[in-house]
Amino acid sequence: MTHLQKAQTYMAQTPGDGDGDSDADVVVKTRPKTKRPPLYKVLLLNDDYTPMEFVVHVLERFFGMNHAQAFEIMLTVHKKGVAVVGVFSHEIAETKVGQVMDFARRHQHPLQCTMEKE
Ligand code: TYC
Repeated sequence: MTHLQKAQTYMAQTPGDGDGDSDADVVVKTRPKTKRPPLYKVLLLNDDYTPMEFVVHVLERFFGMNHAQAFEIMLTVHKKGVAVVGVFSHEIAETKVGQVMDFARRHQHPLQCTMEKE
C-alpha cells in the first residue's frame, strides 16, 4: 500500500468531519460588531462680560433653539456656570465649538465653548 492509500484508509475509518481534527460539529456564532461612534457634549461656559442677548443669539443661530429655549439655557449657564447645549458626533461637535468661538472672538466677547466625550 502506498502512503496515499494508507492516508485515504485512515481518513475513511476516522470519525469526525473528515479533516482529521477535532472540530467536528463545532459552530461558533459571530455577532456583527457595529460599535456606534462616541457622542460628545457641547458645553457653554459662563463669564462676567458676554451680554445675555449675545448668548441667546448664539444658541438660536448655532444650536437651532427657539428664543424661549435659548433664553432658558442662557439663564442656566448664567446661574450654574455651565450647561450642555447639544450632543453630537465628534466632527459636528468640533464644528459647533469652532463656530461659537469664532463668532464670540469676532464680536470681542470672552464666551467659551468646549466639548467632552459623553
Ligand atoms: N454672565 C453673563 C452676564 O451676566 C451672561 C452669560 C450667560 C455669559 C451665559 C456667558 O455662557 C454665558 N452678562
